[in-house]
Amino acid sequence: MTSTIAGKRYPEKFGWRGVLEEYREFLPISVDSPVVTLLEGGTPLLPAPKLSDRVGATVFLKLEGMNPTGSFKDRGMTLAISKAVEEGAKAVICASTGNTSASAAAYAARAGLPCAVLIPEGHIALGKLAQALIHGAKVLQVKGNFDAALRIVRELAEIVPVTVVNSINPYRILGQQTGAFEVVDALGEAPDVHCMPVGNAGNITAYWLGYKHYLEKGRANGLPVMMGFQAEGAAPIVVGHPIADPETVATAIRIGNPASWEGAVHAAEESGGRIAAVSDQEILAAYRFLAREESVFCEAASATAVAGLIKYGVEPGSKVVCVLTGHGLKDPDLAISQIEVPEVVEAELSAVVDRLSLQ
Ligand code: AN7
Repeated sequence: MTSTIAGKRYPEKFGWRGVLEEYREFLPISVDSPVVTLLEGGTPLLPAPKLSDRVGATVFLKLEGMNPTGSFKDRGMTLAISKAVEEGAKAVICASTGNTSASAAAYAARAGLPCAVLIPEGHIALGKLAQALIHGAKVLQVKGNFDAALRIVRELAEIVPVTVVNSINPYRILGQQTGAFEVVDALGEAPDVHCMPVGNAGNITAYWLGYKHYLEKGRANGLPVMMGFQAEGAAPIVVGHPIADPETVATAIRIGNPASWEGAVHAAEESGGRIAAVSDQEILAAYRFLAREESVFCEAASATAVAGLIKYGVEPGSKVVCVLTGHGLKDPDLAISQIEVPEVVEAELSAVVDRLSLQ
C-alpha cells in the first residue's frame, strides 16, 4: 500500500501525511492542487487528570505546540501557501504577534516564495522572531501594535501584488478547521465544551466551522459549547468595542480589534457559549499549573483557555477540550520570570548535597 504526500508516493506506514492529504475531501483542493506541507496536524489530545479533578470534568488538552513551527497556525498556513502557489503568487505578507509570522516564513521558504512580515515593535516573543528570521522572511518592526500592522498589510495588498496570509485570507480559516476534525476523530464524538484563547478570532471561527462541517458530513453526532477567552487588557469582544491600546502578558493575543470579531461572536452565540475575560494573573497561574501538574509547557496565550475553564467552570462530568495553541519554548523569558533563578554553587559534591534537600 502507498499513499500520496504533496504529489509523491510514500509507503503507507510512513504515517501522518499532513492536514491537506488527511482531510482532502473536506478542503477546497483538487487532485492537481500543489500541496506545500511540513506534515502539520495530527497533534496529541492529551488527557489532563489533575485539571479534570480540579474542575470536576474530563479534560483533554489539544497540544498544538507540537506542530512543525510550534503553533496551530501551520494548519491554516499549509492551505494558504499551497493556494498562493496554485494561484501564481509572487510573494506573501502578514502582520503578526509572532506565530503567524513564524509559520508563514517556514511555509513560504518551503514553497520558494518571498515572505514579508510586520510585527509590533518590542512585543513579540524572541523565539517567534528568531523563527521568522531564520526561515528567511523580511521582517519589519512597526512602531505600533498588531492592529496597526494589520491595517498597513491590508492597505499594502491594494497597491502591490502580494498575497496576504493573515486569517483574512479565507484559506487560513478553512485549513484551521482540521483541528476540530482531529478532536472529533480522537474522541469519537464532539466534546461537550470547547475552550480556547481568542486574539484575532480566526481560530474560534475555524473550530466552529469545522465542528459544524463534520456534523453535516455525518462524522460527528453533536456540537460543543464554544468558550472563547480573551485577556482582560485585550478583551474588545467582551467589552463590545475595539481597544486602542491592548495590553497583556500574553503577547500572542495582544490584539484590540480582531479581524474575525463576527466569527467569534457567532460561534459563541450559536453554540450557547460565550466570550469571557481572564486576568493576566489568572493566565499565569494556569500557565504554571499546566507545566507543574500536567507537564505541558505552553504559551501564556494558550493557558488563557485553561484559565477561563478554571474561572468559569463547566457542568460536572462534562467532556472538555482545551486548545493549547502554541509551545512554551517560544517564550523562555516569560517562563524564567515565573520561577526562581537557579542558585550557583561550587563544583563540589558537598556543595551540591548541602543545597539539594534529597536526603
Ligand atoms: C499561541 O500570530 O494573531 O484568535 O499574529 O499565537 O486565531 O488570533 C496569533 C494568535 C492564540 C489567538 N494562541 O488566535 C499571530 C496571532 C496563540 C497565538 C492566538 C494566537 P486567533
